[in-house]
Amino acid sequence: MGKELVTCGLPYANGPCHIGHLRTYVPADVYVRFLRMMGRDVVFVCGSDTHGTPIVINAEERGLSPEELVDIYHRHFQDVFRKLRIDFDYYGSTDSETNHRRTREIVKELIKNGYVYSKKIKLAYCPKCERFLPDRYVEGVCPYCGMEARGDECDQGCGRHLEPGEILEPRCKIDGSKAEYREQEHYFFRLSAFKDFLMDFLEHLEGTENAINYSKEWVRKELKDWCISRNLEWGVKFPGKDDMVVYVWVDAPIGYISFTEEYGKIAGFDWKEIWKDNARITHFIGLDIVYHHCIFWPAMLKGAGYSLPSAVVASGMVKIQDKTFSKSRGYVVWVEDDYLEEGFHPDHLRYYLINYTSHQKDLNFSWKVFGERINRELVNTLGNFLYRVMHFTWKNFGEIPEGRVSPEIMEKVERVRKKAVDLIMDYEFKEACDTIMDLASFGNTYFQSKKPWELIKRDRNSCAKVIKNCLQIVKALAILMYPVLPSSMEKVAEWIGLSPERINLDELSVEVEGGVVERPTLPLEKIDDERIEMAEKRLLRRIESMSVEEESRLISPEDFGKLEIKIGRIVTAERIKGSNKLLRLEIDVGGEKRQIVAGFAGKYRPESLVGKQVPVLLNIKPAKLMGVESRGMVLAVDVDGKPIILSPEEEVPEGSIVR
Ligand code: B3M
Ligand code: ZN
Repeated sequence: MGKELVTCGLPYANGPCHIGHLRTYVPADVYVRFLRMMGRDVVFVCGSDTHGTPIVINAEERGLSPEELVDIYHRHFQDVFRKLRIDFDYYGSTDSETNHRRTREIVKELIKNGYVYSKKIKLAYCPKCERFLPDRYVEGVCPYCGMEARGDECDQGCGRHLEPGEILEPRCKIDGSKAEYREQEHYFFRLSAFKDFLMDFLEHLEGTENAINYSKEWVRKELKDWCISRNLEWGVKFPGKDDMVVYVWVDAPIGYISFTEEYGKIAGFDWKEIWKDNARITHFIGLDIVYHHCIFWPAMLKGAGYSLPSAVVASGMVKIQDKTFSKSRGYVVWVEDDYLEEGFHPDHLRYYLINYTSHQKDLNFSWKVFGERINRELVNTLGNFLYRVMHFTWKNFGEIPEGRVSPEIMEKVERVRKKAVDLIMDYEFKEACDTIMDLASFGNTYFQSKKPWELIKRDRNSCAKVIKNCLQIVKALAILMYPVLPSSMEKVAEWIGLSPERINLDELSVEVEGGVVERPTLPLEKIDDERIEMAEKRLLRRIESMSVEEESRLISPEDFGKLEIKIGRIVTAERIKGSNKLLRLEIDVGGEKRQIVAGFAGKYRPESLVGKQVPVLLNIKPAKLMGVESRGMVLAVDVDGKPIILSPEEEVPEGSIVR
């Protein structure tokens, strides 16, 4: 087998590393270490995602250039990964010269192959700033659910991805002024042309079920062409268009190719071996970017004639103390400040991330559970066994005894190896780790039942046999747990005379060799309860201080009293020309008729609404939608972006007050 590639989703160089990131990187690193222990030739790359509007806006707000901002976090991530022993062969940047070149080349190839077309679309334009407003530069109202939204996604409402030009009532994020829609020519990737290809591709794609099943569902439903050009300075220039860059989700995954190329130059191989010759390519990602990796990315690769991913492995999301991860609400654990700086051991976090739950499920991080799991499982079971055997050996023999290991022990280790490897190949990292931990429990029971501390007094030879068997289990654990606990297990391996090159699976069938040993140190140390409590308190304080901020968003009864909501009866309902969502309604709100525009057309036929009683917010500022004045707002339920009308339980006089 030739070279193969493993990649991890690229973190945006836009803020510090948190535990959520590690959910993908630690298992990927464990997987790569296993593959290497099996003798496979793996290239492991990742890098900073440096483009996109959030980075430009964040830099602007902090008075930095995008380069400066990206540089800070690029170094930060590299540093954190190094400390956690997430050992990428290469950690690149999507702003590298190679990536600019490769991206433009791929886009040109897509253009040449007829997969890119241009279309005039209406885009938000700020007359004050005199420029078009891409993605996060514009804020407004979601056309699907009516909630406040950003230009590229309805982040507070229905969560939909919004294409340029979709957002209603656009405002400029920088100066708050009302934006207007202006026509401009943009470029689209013809994703819709890849339906058959993708159906077939997904049939053969390996990886976790979550990724593959969601993707099949999406491809079956509909594939929308993607607008792949943006009006920005920061990014990879769109070929032939100096005033535009490509959408960040084009040049970000192309980073995988560029990093392979850049690393190949250093390590002496040709990137084409991987990206043109169908080498095995495995992407580790978070569940939230499955669409990009299983649909958009393979279509792009296919369209430009590159090798396709063999497997996509998606991790579930991370929760903090049972709550949805949220930086703004304080539900976050920063890897540097909250973990490493506080002196916690990198291997402990690695173990927790692997062993908390199966890779596809959501992982909950709680300091208490963290402390318990480390102390009860890792230290008491694994650490205890290793230390007992090592210490006993040193104290009573001063060396690893000569003689053979019993065949039953060799067979036991062989069974564990086989099972663990099968599980790792199925991306069942937790189960694999549990299987190995069972070997530690077995070791403890074996040691306990053989009572070597008694045996040594009466029969030194038999005791040496028992200890030799135990040391074989120590060796097996050092090797098999090495991918999860690299720095701790390297030390154990060294203690039994195993150099780093010999930490591989073939060594499992080699009997531990004799030799002098030193006094061992504790391979895994307990975490004090107080330190866990302190860490938890710090987190709770943060959550609290954030919720004080949140409270400022609460409204008083007086605020609520300002809302004038009354029941009205719909007397007229008709479609608005040129819109398939909006209806023009006339509503009798008791002595007054109001014209209101509502986004009901996707769900209701206009005729069916006439005669219905509905709650209406009367004192909202008038607005114009598709040129029709709207004075008021009909309150309705939003279910996945579809409106459901509310009506009073029984008929009430028009104009009745809702409170
Ligand atoms: N930078 C981060 C994310 O959305 C994004 C990943 C890019 S992978 C090519 O999770
Ligand atoms: Zn929405």
